[in-house]
Amino acid sequence: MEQQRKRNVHNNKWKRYPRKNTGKDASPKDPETRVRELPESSKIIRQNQSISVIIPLFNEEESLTELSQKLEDTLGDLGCEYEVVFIDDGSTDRSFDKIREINKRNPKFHCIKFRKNYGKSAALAKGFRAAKGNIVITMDADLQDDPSEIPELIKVLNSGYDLVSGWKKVRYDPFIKKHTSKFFNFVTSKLSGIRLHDFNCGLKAYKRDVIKSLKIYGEMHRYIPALAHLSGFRVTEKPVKHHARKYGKTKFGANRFINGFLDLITVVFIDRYVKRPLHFFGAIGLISSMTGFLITLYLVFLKFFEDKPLSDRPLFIVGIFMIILGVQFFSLGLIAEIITKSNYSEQDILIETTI
Ligand SMILES: Nc1nc2c(ncn2[C@@H]2O[C@H](COP(=O)(O)OP(=O)(O)OP(=O)(O)O)[C@@H](O)[C@H]2O)c(=O)[nH]1
Ligand SMILES: [Mg+2]
Repeated sequence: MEQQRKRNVHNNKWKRYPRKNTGKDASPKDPETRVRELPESSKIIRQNQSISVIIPLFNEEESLTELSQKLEDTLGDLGCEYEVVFIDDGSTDRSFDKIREINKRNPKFHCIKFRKNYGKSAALAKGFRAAKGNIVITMDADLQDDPSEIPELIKVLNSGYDLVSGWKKVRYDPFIKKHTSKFFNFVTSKLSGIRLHDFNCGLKAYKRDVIKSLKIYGEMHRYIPALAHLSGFRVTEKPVKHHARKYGKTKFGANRFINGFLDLITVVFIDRYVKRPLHFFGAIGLISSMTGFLITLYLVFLKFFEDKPLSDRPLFIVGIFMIILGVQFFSLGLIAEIITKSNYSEQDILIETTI
């Protein structure tokens, strides 16, 4: 019965009033009654808000049916328009067949299937591009994220944020992963300037503006909250339930730590210097050349005034080397500056509002 009621609710389009319990004095025309009669879940979503749930996945056949049922229940209860977009990133198991079955049962569930595996960031980027809703939820497909957290995330989002990131406060992960992840989160917080406990939780809620302006590639999905914060969006976090992996196995091995660290450097560099690379490379170049110049000047001074030969001074080689290195860095900065200038687009400037 309960399941059937939920199916009925989400098979209809946007509904503001509950169909049940509308007694005599529950007329929608009476504003006071209307406020009283709205079920808790209806107040979470504002009028004209719709939801897109983006789920990147790779070989998760066992989890998909259960996940879709949980999503149907949660999203149906919210009573707004929604879509769920699975991004099947070249799975080699029966994930796509499962999604086809789900789509037959409920056409609000879609799938974008890649020909081969491109990685989680690429999948998210395609999902963001496809998303039609003005609220976008991302989550993992392995049932470790709990769909029942979605309404609360949206509530926080609607209280004045552009991105709400889940925080797996109690984690069901192996010891090593838990602790290295703690370290990564600490370093990312320090470098990006936003204090979050868990940057890489799969479960997040975004306003549309955020996902349409983010450019993620490589393995940058780990740093989405940092990128959004550095782009001027309001970012916060909310503790969410986390479950141990029920089926299948983890897709990220030990190389996640090295790749993750390199991507962190990219994030920080992009934020500070991508529009002015000469300031970065030029500064290193100038410091290096100037130091080299002062060293050689000192040695030449000694040669002429104190008659000390240059030939047995290793410092002389260091000085010359630093001058050459400085020129190299400076040239690199100039080339980067030319590339930046030719790729510069005013569209990269994000406007919050105009009056
Ligand atoms: N699109 C895409 N998704 C992926 C890829 N690898 C993993 N995923 C998905 O990303 C989500 C998280 O991957 P997991 O392997 O569970 O990573 P994790 O949660 O950090 O690790 P565990 O806690 O060990 O499960 C799951 O939904 C995966 O299916 C990939 O290469 N491409
Ligand atoms: Mg997982």
